[in-house]
Amino acid sequence: MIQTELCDLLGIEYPIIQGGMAWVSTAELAAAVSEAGGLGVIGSGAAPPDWLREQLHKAKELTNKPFGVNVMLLSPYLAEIMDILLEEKVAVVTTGAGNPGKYVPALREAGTKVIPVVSSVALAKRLTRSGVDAFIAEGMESGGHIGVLTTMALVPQVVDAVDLPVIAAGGIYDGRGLVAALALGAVGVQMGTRFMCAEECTIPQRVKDFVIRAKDRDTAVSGTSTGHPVRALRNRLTRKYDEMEKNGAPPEEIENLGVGSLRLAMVEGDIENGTVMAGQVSAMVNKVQPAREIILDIMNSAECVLGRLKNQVV
Ligand code: TUI
Repeated sequence: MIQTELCDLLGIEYPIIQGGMAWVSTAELAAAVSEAGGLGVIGSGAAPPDWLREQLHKAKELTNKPFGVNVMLLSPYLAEIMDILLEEKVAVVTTGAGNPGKYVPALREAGTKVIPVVSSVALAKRLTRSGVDAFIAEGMESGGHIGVLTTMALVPQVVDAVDLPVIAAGGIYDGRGLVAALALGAVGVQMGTRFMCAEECTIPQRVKDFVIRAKDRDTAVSGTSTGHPVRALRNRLTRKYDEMEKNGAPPEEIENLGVGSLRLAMVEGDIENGTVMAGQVSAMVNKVQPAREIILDIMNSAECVLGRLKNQVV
């Protein structure tokens, strides 16, 4: 049985957080993960406030267990999203794509645990005094908006730099990844890509099949010149990005290419012209499974890995 500080902090059974992916992590997925003993997280992305309110109500109908909401700090609706989270008293808020410092006191006041996603030591250090509860250190193996450090390099550096629990994210798929994260000093993992292929995930089957077909080198990082690099599965759109960046197109023009493209992929199922944000572990995802099966597989395989490691100590 693997139980860590993260389980006590969040009141969950297993040290696994499901990534709050925009247009992917709906109430159905989050509730299924929480029901299975992990922490389910609704991804609010750039969705309008009414959508979030409806999702929160749906999740509360589906589970009595704690769940979280990811706030994408570049959302055009950020102020309204924060108001809803304070009103609805969400158990956990994770944040991405920015510095959540000024929102931390009000969230904590509402009894919400705040766990920013960081891709650098500098941001983690800056946030230590703002009262956050833990950090998610996310390496560039992840899908979506990424930093430049790998999980292997970033996690131990954040662990050494802060006095709070650190959760590892990026490039984690199974028990090997969980045990590796614990070895780096993390108290648990956040996983996104594998949960895209959870049965309860509402994205079109065509997108799940695209993730399942992906091989080791099938993700690409686009938009580096805009300051918002994004990892996604290679397709017609990422090739267009490559071409524009090679030709030195202005950053605004490149940025415009991405507007609405995540929704196009994850809701409309357009896997050629949309942005299919997914991480490097896409290559390891080979089937659709219920969220509970994913979580139990991770925990069982982690126990096997630990047993194997113990046998190697003489
Ligand atoms: O946020 C994510 N992943 C995301 S957000 C997203 S929606 C989006 N799409 C296009 C462009 C931008 C966003 C899709 N995937 N992961 C967490 C994460 N946060 N990764 C990196 C960061 C990050 C980056 C810079 C956090 C803070 C930061 O700088 C803040 C500062 O002030 O230093």
